[in-house]
Amino acid sequence: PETIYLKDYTPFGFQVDEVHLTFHLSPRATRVVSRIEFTPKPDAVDRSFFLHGEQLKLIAAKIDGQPVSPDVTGQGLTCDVPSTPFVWESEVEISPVTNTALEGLYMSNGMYCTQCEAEGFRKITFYPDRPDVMSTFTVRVEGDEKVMLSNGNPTGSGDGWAEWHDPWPKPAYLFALVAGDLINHPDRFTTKSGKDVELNIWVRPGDEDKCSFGMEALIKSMKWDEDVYGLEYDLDIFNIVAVDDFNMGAMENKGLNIFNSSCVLASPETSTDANFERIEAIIAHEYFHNWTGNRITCRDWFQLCLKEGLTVYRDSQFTSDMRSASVKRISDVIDLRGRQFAEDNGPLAHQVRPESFQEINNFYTATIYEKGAEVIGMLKRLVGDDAYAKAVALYFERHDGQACTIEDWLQVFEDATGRDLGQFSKWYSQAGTPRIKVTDDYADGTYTLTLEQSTPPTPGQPDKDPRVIPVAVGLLGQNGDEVRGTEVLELTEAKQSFTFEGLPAKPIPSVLREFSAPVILERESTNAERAFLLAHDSDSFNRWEAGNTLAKESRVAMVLDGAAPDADYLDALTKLVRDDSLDPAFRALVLSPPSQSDLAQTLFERGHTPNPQAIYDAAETFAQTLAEALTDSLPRLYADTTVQGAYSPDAESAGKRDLNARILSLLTRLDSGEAAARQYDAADNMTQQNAALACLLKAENGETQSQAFYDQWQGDRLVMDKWFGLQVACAAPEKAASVASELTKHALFDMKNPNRFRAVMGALAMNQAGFHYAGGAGYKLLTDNLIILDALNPQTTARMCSAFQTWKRYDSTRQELIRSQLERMLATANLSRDTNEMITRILN
Ligand code: DPP
Ligand code: ZN
Repeated sequence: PETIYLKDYTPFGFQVDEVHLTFHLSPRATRVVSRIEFTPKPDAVDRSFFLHGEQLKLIAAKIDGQPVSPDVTGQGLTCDVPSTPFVWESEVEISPVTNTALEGLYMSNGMYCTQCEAEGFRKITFYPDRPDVMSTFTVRVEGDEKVMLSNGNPTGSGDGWAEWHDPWPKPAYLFALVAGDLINHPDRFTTKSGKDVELNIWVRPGDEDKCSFGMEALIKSMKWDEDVYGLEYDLDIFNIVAVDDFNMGAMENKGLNIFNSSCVLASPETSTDANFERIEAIIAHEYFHNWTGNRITCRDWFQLCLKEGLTVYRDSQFTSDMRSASVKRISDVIDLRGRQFAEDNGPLAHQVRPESFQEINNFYTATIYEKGAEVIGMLKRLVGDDAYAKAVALYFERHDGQACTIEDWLQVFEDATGRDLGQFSKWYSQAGTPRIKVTDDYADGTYTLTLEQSTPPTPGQPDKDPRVIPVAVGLLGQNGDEVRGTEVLELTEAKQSFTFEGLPAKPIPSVLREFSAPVILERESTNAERAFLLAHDSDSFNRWEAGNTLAKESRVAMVLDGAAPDADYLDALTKLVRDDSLDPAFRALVLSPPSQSDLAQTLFERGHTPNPQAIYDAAETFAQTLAEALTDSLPRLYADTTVQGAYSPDAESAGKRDLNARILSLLTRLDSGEAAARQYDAADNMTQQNAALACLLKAENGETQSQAFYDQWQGDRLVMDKWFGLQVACAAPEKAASVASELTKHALFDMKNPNRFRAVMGALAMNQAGFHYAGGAGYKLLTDNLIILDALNPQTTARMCSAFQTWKRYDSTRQELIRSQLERMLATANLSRDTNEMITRILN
């Protein structure tokens, strides 16, 4: 397969002035007629007229009305064209109903829909399918569907047709079309300048009662972007459509966002608190793309983080404002460590702005998205809030309507602040997670913190330069009072010391407050000091972090030395759980154990070979010991944290229910599921029903409830995804693979639906001890299924290969078992480019 390099970028030799598309819809033979106005660029370096096109049957092509015969290959076509402006016309035929890859135009439950990012438009018609080619689109849809939508504003409709015009120039990846038997949930929004916008969420009949939460989230997002970034919506209408079969979470097509139904449909009976929060965040994310992504887009796909990192950063700001900022920060760091650190410290490590790829779909990663957002958070921390606002305003003023690069982004910060961001740009060009070693010293009233940074090698990048790293630090006195408030130290050298004068005694440092940089901190400390910070730190992130480190160290000792759970930590934990003065959501986070994958990584970095079963056993022992230590308190705690009354998804109630669920899981260890069974029977919302079922399945005492759940929800696709996933997630290590295997034989298991496939196979990969259970049944089962899926849907297959990315952490037996599965996959005939690239990278 061909590798594409950033350094080879050349602009397209033609300007696209206007695009007219007509669709004659038909499941097996949709005709797409295009009429595109091209103007050769006078200064073009490359004058060749190449249009991307894949899996298209060319019916006819014309230039200025005269038939032409272009050279067509599997990738596109070339044609001789005039050196003056000309009109290109083509007619192609495509088959949406057989499109199981879910890229381009496809069908989901009888409804037509599209997914064009990154390179799906070339499966719809011949076009320069690259993000730096921007044009206005006029679209006519003909068919007998009740509702026919495209981007922009509606300009007319009648029996069997609808027309749309999008006045904002856009790249083809933002094109969208939806047609089907849909019902809308309507609302309106008046922008700050008084523009009246029609809002709709379009769903299949039967789902109309699951739209109101998403609509509220949309309205809140529109308002927030006006208030915080001054950005206003720019069309007469904003449509969201829910689709069941979708590779990703959602897509920000101009004026016509298409959502995986799991990321927009919500009701108390069918959605958990976590679903509600995620839906709110994703609706905001896609809406925010209207400016960061659509109005200002990416010059090429290497710049993907330009829109994704910034938009994730913006949606995290939004969630912090709507909910609890500290809870959001802690949750984001847990997620970052779980997904991005795993990626950054393994064979798939890549730069926030990669310099080469084979298949761009493989780079919609935690590094581009979440680390991309962290980089923006660091930039804001370094320049300050006012300068950030100034630079971002300059970005919109200077680049509206353009396809940009990371250099453009950094330039507005340099221009707005006068700061040189040369060293900062290494965050984009160097892969890997920096380690910061912290040592300290105190003498004669002066406290010295010494920070030493290094970044381990990553594929293709053996050596790394020091980066500029904002390290937020506060100092506490022995009594727990803060003697120095938070200060941001700028670490720029490989090793650097910072002094704090005039301190009467040696302080206790609170380093990397708010997780001010995506790094791994290495600092010798004691459990006593950690317990002190857990009790006193005024920075809630570091407070949680102290508890998290205690939990980790205790487990490391349990795994390596067969130690008992750390008594001081248990003691601190039992106090914290009962401390009603603390936010329940925070208590829930303190109670949530470090992930087993995280522990495996920690052990690996310290030179040990992690044993997934031992890690699992330590987690079980710890939870059992904690439950027993809390025996007397659990029933009261459970009762006190049970949210009464009508369900509301607000952050406060959700935090309380989260704590309640964690207490129920401890209680289940003592009462063998009595309370959980009662909760299951009484539950009138999915959060409590789901939590109870999880506890019962984990206790291997949930068959009745699992059957009842199935009977109640078998007609609801999204709830059934939970049913499939929970059984695998809650299975004991020795059973996980066989439970998953049985579920793949279930009548409702559907390889072609990414949500269902992920529910089972994703849950297997996440069940660490189950996936890595001795013998390798988990590896084989996942590989069997990935091989089948690859022929249907390369994109989802390739993404799920990352389950194997941590394989080199493990013992040689497991490594050999995994290697043989990866090699088997690689040897599969006609393996997709997507999967081939992933496996090759993982093996190297
Ligand atoms: N651009 C989408 C998103 O991140 C993914 N295709 O929102
Ligand atoms: Zn995005």
